[in-house]
Amino acid sequence: MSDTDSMFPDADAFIDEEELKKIVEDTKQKILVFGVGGAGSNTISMMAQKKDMFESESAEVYFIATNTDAQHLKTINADYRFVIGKELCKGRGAGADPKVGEEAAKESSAEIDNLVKQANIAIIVAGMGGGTGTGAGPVIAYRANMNNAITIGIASTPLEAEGKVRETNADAGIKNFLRATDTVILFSNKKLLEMVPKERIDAAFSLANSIMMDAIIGIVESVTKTNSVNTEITDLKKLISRKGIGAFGVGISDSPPGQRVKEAFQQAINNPFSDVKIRDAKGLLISIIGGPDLASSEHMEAMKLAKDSVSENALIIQRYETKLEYEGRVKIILFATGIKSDYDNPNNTDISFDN
Ligand SMILES: Nc1nc2c(ncn2[C@@H]2O[C@H](COP(=O)(O)OP(=O)(O)OP(=O)(O)O)[C@@H](O)[C@H]2O)c(=O)[nH]1
Ligand SMILES: [Mg+2]
Repeated sequence: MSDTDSMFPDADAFIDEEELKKIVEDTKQKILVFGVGGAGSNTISMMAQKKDMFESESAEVYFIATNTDAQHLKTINADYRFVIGKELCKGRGAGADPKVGEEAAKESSAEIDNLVKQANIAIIVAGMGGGTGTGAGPVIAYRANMNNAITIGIASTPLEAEGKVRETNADAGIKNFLRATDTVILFSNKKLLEMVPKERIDAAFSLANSIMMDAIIGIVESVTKTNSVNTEITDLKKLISRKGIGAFGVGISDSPPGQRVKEAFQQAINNPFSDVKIRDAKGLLISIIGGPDLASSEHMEAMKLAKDSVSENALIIQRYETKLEYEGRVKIILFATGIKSDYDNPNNTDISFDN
């Protein structure tokens, strides 16, 4: 009898390497990021190209692009792309009619269910105002939520110049989205354009997509990155169970220590890319990204600024990340949840999510 045998008499009861690996695989969180319609697919396409960023021991991230418009889908990078409502739309888009987008998603509900039932977290990105994103986005969110995924919607709102009809359709779409998700984060294209008035519209949209991408990365990494201070999935659950509207703001500063955290924070809190106020939030995730030179006193400073900006009862979660390329700079991303708004009157919606 060897020493090992005497120490571990019941060796068979132990897990072998293979089994252990499988258990670890099975406990991995699966995050599905859906891009729905033109704007949504464009946004996730950018992220899918940087998929390596999301490699993690604790989670797997998949990018899924869906559209009624097959031509547009061909231009998109994703792990999986599929045309919804093939019968109804024949791959030609939803013609800016949200009802058509909704019916298209319902036609493809079996395919959608096959995907969402694998998700622990589903993030659904869509531009509000057209047909596909506005109509199909909430239906996909609903199916994810029904399949027990934590469901977050990210919705852009249209420009004034796009007209009243798009605005009204977008409003209805956001309300439907709210009913189907735990949180809907708003991104106002109009507000972005006010910040960069000289940009051409396509350049502004592409900037919008990269900012929305930042927000999504912030949320995804709060789950996938195992850092010294790590917000886990339970924290994320707590945050988004605040329900209602979410918003985010990003601030960056390369001023000297002593100034930079304050500057980045002020930018982030004062410029949420939507018309709601982060100060009204019931939950706040603050991500502080800096180089190795960022002192712990600066982390504390950021945390104090966060505490002083929202109500006493708000849940605040912090995340730090050190990146070499952030030497001399600090970036703060605020993800705020549970903000009351005119959108969250559930009586104002008329959608029936089931077929
Ligand atoms: N942020 C962002 N917004 C966009 C982009 N393209 C369009 N939008 C906005 O999103 C709204 C919806 O547009 P699309 O996503 O192209 O529409 P769709 O969902 O494909 O709908 P249909 O084409 O009618 O089927 C528009 O009214 C614009 O306000 C984009 O690339 N980025
Ligand atoms: Mg389209």
